[in-house]
Amino acid sequence: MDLLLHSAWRASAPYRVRIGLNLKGLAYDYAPVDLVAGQQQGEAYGAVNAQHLVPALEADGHVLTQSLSILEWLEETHPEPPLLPRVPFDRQVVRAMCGIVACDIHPVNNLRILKALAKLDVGQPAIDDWVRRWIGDGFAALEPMIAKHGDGFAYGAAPTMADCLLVPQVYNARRFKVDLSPFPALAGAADHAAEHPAIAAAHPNNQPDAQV
Ligand SMILES: N[C@@H](CCC(=O)N[C@@H](CS)C(=O)NCC(=O)O)C(=O)O
Repeated sequence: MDLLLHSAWRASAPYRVRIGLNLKGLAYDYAPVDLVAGQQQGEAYGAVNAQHLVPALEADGHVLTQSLSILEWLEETHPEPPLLPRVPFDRQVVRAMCGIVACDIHPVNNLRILKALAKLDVGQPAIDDWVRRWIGDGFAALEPMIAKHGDGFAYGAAPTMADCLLVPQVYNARRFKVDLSPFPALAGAADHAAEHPAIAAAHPNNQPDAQV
């Protein structure tokens, strides 16, 4: 299967998909989108993803958008190794962990939201506090879940979809200097997962468009 990922090195939504692809052992081509330069807003990228957001994954002539649904598609089309547990109640917990990051933390902290806040003359310190506040709220909900269900990784002893979401969100939290000391189970799981070779290969610094 021919796969082309439209990605940006530091952006967390494509980072999730890179982890998923790597965990499934799938090779893909990489098309960088420069978010700082606003390339996502251009006509060329709009023809790929009308929402003007990364990621987009081109797969055999289909264009897939929305990182969570791309991960679900990967799981359906490439079931091994599984990124969801077998038992429905367990799968639900993993999906709930993903939902906290993808639906409750990330959307209010996305680049376009921060740019909109800046236009309101809120000031950078207040914007940074905003980001930290929503990450902190989400992590406070995730911490007991990971403490209960984690066993090295966020859920159990092998990587799941929850790690695909958690690792990029913790990377982003560290960029914004979030104090992770109240979240030892969460930080421990993210750091452990980050050492997994497939997950390490998806790290922003290892991408062709990295600026480090
Ligand atoms: N819900 C979408 C979110 C995608 C998204 O917000 N991507 C960000 C990067 S993490 C983006 O492209 N931002 C560009 C912008 O805000 O202009 C997903 O999970 O794929």
